[in-house]
Amino acid sequence: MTEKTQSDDKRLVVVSNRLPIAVGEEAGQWRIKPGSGGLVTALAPVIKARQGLWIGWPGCGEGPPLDELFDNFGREQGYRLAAVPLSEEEEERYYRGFSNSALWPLFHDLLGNCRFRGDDWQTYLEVNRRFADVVASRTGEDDLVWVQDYQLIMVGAQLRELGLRQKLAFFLHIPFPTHDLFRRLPWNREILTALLAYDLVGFQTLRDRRNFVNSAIALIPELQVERRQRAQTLIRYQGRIVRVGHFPISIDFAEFNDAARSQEVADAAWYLHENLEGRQVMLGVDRLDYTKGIPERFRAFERALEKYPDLHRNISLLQVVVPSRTQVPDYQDLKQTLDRLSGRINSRFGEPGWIPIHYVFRSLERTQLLAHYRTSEIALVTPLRDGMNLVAKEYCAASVENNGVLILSEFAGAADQLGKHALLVNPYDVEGTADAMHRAFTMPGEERRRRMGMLRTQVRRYDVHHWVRSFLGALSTGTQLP
Ligand code: GDG
Repeated sequence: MTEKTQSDDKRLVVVSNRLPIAVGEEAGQWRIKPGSGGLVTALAPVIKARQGLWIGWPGCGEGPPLDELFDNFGREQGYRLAAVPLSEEEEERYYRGFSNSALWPLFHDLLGNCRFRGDDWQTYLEVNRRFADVVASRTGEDDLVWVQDYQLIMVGAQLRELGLRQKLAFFLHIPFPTHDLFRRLPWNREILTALLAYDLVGFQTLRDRRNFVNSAIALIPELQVERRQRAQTLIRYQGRIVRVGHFPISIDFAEFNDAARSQEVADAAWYLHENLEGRQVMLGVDRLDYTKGIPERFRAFERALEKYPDLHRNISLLQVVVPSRTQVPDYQDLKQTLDRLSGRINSRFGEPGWIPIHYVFRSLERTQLLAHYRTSEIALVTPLRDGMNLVAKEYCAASVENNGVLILSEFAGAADQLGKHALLVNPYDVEGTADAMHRAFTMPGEERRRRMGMLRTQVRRYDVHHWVRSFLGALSTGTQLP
């Protein structure tokens, strides 16, 4: 944004399922720490500059003295927090139920994993309404409210019902499915009309944006598409204009690049590779999730080992799986599948002194994560579907030796930006993915450097600060009819 626009002056209120904090007890004292995810890094400077407010679920029960902790946080961090508490039952139905067992699989094209339950939907509505009540009580006419992600789609419409007229924006971090899939959702119209209550709706990719517009046209005959522009589609609905755009999220390139060059990371990277005795490391880092394509990746690696004997003893797949949603049955099944597959492949191909798959089921400290990125010759980012996938971008930013090869799924949002210089694969194609692994393994140094150089330029240029600026810039263009 080069010009100062009306929205630049407004206080920014961010609403997300989780607050960007960790509340914990240390030596008998409650403490609050700022979170470290990409969204906090991107939004913290903007929200600070506008003395803003972040509203969300604190992720803890009723034990901690939140008012006092939030006051301290506000003084130290320069922006305020407001909590929306959730009961156990709400967590079950709104979060694990409707959000993660209906919307999550459906929006990732995995209809077979969907469970559509009326009582989960009701709780989703109630919890969204509670978020809306907190937003309404804590904001005024001049604030700009930015709601994040699929857990809170209804908040905008509920705020309109409460009479709020201020600017409301929404960003969907996960994909938006095709109309044919989306219409299977029993509450499809409710979700669409709720999205149309915002002034600006942002998606990760042009494909997601088109899928949404096509669903809206098909399912809501009353709406009109006013204008289709490269940057935005303008929809007229109930006398208002809704802007729909795509804004690929990214990372703080400079922060990753600088941290990856630190001595601490260099030492950890050296140590890691030393233990792997000079062989190439192919790295996967994923949350435990059936959308990430981890079993498919293991099978492709197994096929590569069958097909290409030169890989034996010369490469190891290092797969980090971060435990997640472990109370949901589908996730428990996935964990068992991974244990079984990695055991089978290691016992089939392993030899004294060489383990084909190092499979780690825990999260890594940040230094370790950066060391893994920096030292791995190949990164495998092969989700079956993904909104963006920040691991792909983090790997490029931390690949400071400039010689890593990125193998990337064509179904990750990141493929739109990185696809030209990564090795693109269809994760369902075991043979093709196995061939890409071998191609990465044998890629000459010069080609590696050329490709990684282009990837790093792309991630550097379109970093997360660019994402925030372009999203808020689109909102500033106003809501008048063209
Ligand atoms: C959504 C969308 C979209 C992973 N393992 C460790 C660790 N991580 C960090 C990575 C990265 C983050 O977790 C994962 O980012 P993703 O982009 O894969 O996905 P989500 O945040 O789960 O979800 C996704 C994103 O929103 C943003 O819009 O890209 O498509 O699903 O930052 O670094 N961090 C540490 N240790 C680990 O072991 N410290």
